[in-house]
Amino acid sequence: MKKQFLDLGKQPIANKFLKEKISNEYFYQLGVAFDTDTCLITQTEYVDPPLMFNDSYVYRGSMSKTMVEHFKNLSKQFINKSILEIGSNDGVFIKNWNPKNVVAVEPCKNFAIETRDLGYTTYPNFWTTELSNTIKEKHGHQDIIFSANCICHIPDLDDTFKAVENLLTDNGVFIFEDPSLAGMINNNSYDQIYDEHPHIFSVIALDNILKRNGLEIIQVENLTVHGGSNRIYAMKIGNGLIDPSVEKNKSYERILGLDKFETFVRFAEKVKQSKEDLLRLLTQCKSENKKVISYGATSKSTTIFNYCGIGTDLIQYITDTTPEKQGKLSPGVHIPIVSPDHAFDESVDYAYLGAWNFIEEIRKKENNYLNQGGKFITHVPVVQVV
Ligand code: DWN
Repeated sequence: MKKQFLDLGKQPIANKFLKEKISNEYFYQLGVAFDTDTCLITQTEYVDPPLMFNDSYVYRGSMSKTMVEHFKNLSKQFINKSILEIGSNDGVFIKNWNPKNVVAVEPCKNFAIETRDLGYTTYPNFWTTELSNTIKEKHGHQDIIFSANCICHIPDLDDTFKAVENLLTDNGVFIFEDPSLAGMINNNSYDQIYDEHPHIFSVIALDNILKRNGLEIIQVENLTVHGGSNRIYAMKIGNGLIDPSVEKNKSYERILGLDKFETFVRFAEKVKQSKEDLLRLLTQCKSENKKVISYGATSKSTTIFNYCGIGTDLIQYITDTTPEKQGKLSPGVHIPIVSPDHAFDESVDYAYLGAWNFIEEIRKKENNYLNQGGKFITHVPVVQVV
């Protein structure tokens, strides 16, 4: 049973950047709930996936050096293996592989075409049991099924895991990584919740849901990317040795209270406080005539700006390196997005970090800005100037 603990208000499609203001922009009510059966943190209602993932999806994994390096390093572990990737995006992971060893699945057709053109077999479909049957017929069972920042995007987890179980060899491993619930609670990063993230995973919840679909977690790696993620290794039940990292992570999560509804009621209070603090800081900057912009037109900042009611009165514009986002307006609050090449300079007093998860990469890159007295604002883990 889903018990709601947080209401993040009316939200637009997080990655639907607009060419111009439109009167019929799509909004949905973003409610967040604790599932008492599995301990899953999940949305009260899900947005229909084709509204988010279609032929004009704009998020490119390869826009950050950190992620390009991250996937390059991971690929080195699997030399000479074959792999199936669920949600291959612009190919940021598979580009490290020989195309003959890869089967990719990517429902955003603009990216599916891009990776196909590079020679990778790419199915332009959503991941379902039906698709896994088609792939099984054409390519046989798979030894490694990989997915990064994708499984938490899929509303129907039971079908997702059944489809994986259906396609894995008996000794096959399903490896997937997504932002962790522990990371979100520790960082107070409620902006991890938006239409594309219908769930935020704890190891406890994942193991419950995997098990009812014939899979179990055999190992967990804690990653620093995206504000704290977990890489989960799962196999068919009974086919692998269970590493101590599984129980270690679960007991840490129990210490954080991730298996209890009350924990999230307290989290919701902190979210409200964070909103008040951010609005107070931005309003103060405005009253002092400071120039405030935002750095990184992220899905996360769509949640923040729409929940807090932050528009061009408080943030003049957003800089982003993604060509497909530049020249557009941010979803819901319609802040203009521009290239940092011309708009991130010494005239900026404060830059709110929409991409706070890349703070180290950004700090290095923007050394000059910082040395000239420019400052960043973040809400993670508390609202502050850094
Ligand atoms: O799961 C998801 C994650 C992995 O990526 C998706 N649902 C969508 C997306 O979420 P996001 O938009 O919150 O992701 P990022 O990775 O935090 O986005 C960073 C954005 O900032 C990109 O548009 C690129 C931009 N950027 C920039 O302008 N300058 C990034 C860096 C590092 C920079 O220096």
